Amino acid sequence: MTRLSDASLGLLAPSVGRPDYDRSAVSIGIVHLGLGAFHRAHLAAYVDACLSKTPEWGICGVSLRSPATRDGLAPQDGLYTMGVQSAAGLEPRVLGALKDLVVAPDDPAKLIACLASPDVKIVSLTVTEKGYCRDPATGRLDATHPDIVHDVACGADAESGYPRSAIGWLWAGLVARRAAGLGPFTILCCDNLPSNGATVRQVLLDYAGLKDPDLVAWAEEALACPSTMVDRIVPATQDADKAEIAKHIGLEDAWPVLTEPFSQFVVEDHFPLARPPWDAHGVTMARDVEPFEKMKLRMLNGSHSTLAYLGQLAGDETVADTMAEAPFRTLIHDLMTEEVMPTLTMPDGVDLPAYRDALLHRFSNPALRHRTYQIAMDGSQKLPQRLLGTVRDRLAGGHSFDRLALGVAAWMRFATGRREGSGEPYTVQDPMAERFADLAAAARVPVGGEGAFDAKRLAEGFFGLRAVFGEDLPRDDRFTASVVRALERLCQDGARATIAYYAG
Ligand code: CS2
Repeated sequence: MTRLSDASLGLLAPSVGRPDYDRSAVSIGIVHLGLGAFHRAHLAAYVDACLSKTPEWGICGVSLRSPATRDGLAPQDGLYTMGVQSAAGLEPRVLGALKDLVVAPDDPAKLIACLASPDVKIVSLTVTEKGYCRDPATGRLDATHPDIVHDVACGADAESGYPRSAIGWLWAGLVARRAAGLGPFTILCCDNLPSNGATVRQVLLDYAGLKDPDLVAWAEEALACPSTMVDRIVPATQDADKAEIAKHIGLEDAWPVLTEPFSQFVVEDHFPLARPPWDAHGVTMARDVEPFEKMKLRMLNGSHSTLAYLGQLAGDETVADTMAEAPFRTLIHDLMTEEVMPTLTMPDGVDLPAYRDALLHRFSNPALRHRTYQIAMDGSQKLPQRLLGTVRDRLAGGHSFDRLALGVAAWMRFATGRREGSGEPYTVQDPMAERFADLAAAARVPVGGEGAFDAKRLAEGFFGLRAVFGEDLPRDDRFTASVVRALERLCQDGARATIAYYAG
């Protein structure tokens, strides 16, 4: 089968959407760090839509570590298929916004040159929560992170070495531009962090303080880091998806993405150099993004994590599998309605019950195989903004939060790395996974097999993770008691019975 590329675009099945612009006229205005599936179905799609009128906004896509995406996309000239999946079937569209591809460790000098190009006005990022090397509880730079220690010690050249972290690269690019007399690019964080613009700005300023203290005042003045709310469910692509896409488009595509019909992008309109005309293409440009971010992190991502941990414990492979079970649906509906929605203050025109119902519908999309295991990754980096901020607001108001506490307890039980019943081990993917394994070992009980834990001891061990829970929550008896109650039930009765109890 012929491979997708510029040369083979004319062979695409007639119904397949494709670039409506001359790709040879596209130049690079955006450098994007983190070329995962989410970026390719979200920001890259919004950029693609602008290129016929404003071809100066093409993207140079950068992988900070793995060459896999470049190796998949380079033979395709950066083209790939975005397949939109709904109950009605699969709708494929070929996107052409990725004009160049760089793997940072393979071509560091090219990356510096790209970041320092006068044509580049925006550097966007999807490097996941842990990619910011921050302390999740405080949002400040983790100066002890091995990549940060490395980056602070190296320069950004062949002799002294190049950065490893996204933060190190951003700073190297900013400094190179300053030396060339260019203004800083705008930094567009597209990750699910609280106040994501302010967060990346603070982390960069902390880094500058370690690396180039003389430049901190300049950076404080010069950095533009608009906040964003990004939303689209984009599961990791599976091999079977590639075969399905090939059937639809009539060409081989080694690196497609599959996603849902829904997509939302709310962006704080603060771009000192320039930005694409996104507002003409479905992006909401706003003065204040924070209420939208908070709504999305607490409603969507908070529910997602709760479903992922409970789903993993109950043996449900996908989010849609969990939603096919009435007790899961009731639990998540009530978690949002009773415990999350009262903590949100939204601008006029935002209908929270309708937002909740749309989420329940999206989670139930049977065509989208979004694995609970994928969402369960990196819980230590996700829990604070997804569940714990809501818990703090509920505590401050003296209100109940038992379903949120069940989500936290399910994370702890999942993080033991041992299945319910059989005690069979599985891999927990998290920067703190080694700590979790120690805590689980310390809370194992002698009878009942490898999967039997003393719930109180397990919870107490996890409460000691200050980077997750901060100083305040472990000291609040209302919080600890509610989590311990939920964890006791999970450990004694198993996930399914516990969900039925909480949904009852
Ligand atoms: C998910 C998100 O993997 C996860 O943690 O909760 O990637 C989620 O699908 C997106 O934020 C949806 O916009």
